[in-house]
Amino acid sequence: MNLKKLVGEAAVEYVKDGMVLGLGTGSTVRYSIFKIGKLVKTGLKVLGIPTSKGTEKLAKDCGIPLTNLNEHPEVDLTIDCADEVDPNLNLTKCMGGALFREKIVANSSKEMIVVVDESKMVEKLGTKSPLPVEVLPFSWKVCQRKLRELDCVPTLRKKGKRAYETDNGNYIIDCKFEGIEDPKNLERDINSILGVLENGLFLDLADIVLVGKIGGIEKLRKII
Ligand code: A5P
Repeated sequence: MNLKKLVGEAAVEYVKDGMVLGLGTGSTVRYSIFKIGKLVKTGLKVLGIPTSKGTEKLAKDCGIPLTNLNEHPEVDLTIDCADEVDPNLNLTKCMGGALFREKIVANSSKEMIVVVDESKMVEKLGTKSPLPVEVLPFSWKVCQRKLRELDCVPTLRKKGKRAYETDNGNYIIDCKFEGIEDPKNLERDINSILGVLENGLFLDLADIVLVGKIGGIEKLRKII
């Protein structure tokens, strides 16, 4: 059973005519995008805001009309995936490298639905996946040194022999923690380092998480 397809498609039930949609990046949300594209062909009227160049191309290929945050600063619904989800529905994201755009779009959304398979559920963030941090290439080593002081192992992400570049032309430093005890404080500490653009902690952003399991879909809601 393809769990990514199962939840990716299920999230599209929340899409309504006339919505401005944040379109996430990753192998799970691509199934949502395929399905939205099919509905657009049969008359659904939505506008998509892609969170990466890859998603922009996919959405265009699927025939989804696109806009951007400057034209539509208020997004109705964002569908995206995640690398880890904790019991409070906090997330780590961005092993795909699109974190800065994904985070701005999620922050601008009235509602965010996250689609994951059950392998992404964790008791504590930072236990399965490193935390990606987007930094300015100009001073990446300074950022790496400061990140090391936060009790992690920070490694520059590479593509072949060169540094991996984000859609914004920046670098990613992947920070391996032995579990993140206090995500809120860590987010503040990381973002106060000069040269850091953003980090992959998505806290208090997900409203609903759809978890694909062998037996079906589990729906988790944020407790307010
Ligand atoms: C993209 O930058 C990431 O945030 C992805 O959303 C995340 O890595 C999860 O993607 P998959 O659904 O491909 O596992």
